[in-house]
Amino acid sequence: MNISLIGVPMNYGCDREGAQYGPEKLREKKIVDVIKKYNHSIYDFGNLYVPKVCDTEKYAFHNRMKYLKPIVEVNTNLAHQVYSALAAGNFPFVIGGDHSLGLGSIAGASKYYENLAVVWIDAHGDINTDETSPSGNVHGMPLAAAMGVGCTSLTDVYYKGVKVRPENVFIIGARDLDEGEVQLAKDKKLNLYTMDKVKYMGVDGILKDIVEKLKANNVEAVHLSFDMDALDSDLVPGTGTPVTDGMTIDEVKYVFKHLMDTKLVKSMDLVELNTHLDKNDVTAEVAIDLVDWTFKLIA
Ligand code: 6HN
Ligand code: MN
Ligand code: MN
Ligand code: MN
Repeated sequence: MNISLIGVPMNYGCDREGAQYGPEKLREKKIVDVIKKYNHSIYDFGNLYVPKVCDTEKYAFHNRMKYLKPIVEVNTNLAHQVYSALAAGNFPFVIGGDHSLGLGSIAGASKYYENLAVVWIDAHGDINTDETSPSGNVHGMPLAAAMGVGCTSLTDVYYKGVKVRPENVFIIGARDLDEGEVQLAKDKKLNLYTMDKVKYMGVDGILKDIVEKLKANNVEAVHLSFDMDALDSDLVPGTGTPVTDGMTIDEVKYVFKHLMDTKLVKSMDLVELNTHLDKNDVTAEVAIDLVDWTFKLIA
């Protein structure tokens, strides 16, 4: 497989120091060599340019969304990078950076694929809007925006309109949802596999369900978006919004394995590694281990 590695050194979406150094840390941990081990050709496109904006300016672009303008700019560029990678027959692997980059990666993938599904593995839903968000942090909004819900400045990134249909959205591992998110999940009948549901049905059970629905919906491609905080907070100190009672590494690997087996996964994000909060690089090492596993699975 030809892999396009795209770094997004951005922390505007989480408004927290440390998330912007994820790409640098993963390269220091030899992410390129790890992927190469499995005979992939990897093209490292380096990091996207992230404009400098002072924190005194965070609300200068919108009164309820922090750093809106640079977030939209970076995501527009990211979307085109992802689209171009797919058009060239490559697998875009996007490393963050905070999860607001999901806006750009989904926009790019959905421009290329007619009927895209998104699997979002996260302790959170990231389906807030500027009106429901308790924080004003855009990393809690990308998945709503991708479904066309929320402010047009976010829903219209790269191109106008809906990027992914709600029936093609699968959220796994959620255990910290805000009120508005719970409501939206109900209204849109999202495929929401909360941590409770994962425990109840088992990873095997939810995977069967998801694979069945991907088939029934005639899905053409899956964009996999993995937030490090899906893992239990004990395992990942180096992430900005850790939550207890999360997934184990083996559970995540199992999910990856069965998703890759469908051959539908055509692009992926790995986000929310925070190097300032990390302890002795344990979170970075977990991330690298998951990258190793992922590219062993991708033929
Ligand atoms: N993430 N729901 C909270 C908010 O501020 O909207 C947390 C979002 C976390 C986002 O982890 O990518
Ligand atoms: Mn997230
Ligand atoms: Mn999260
Ligand atoms: Mn608005």
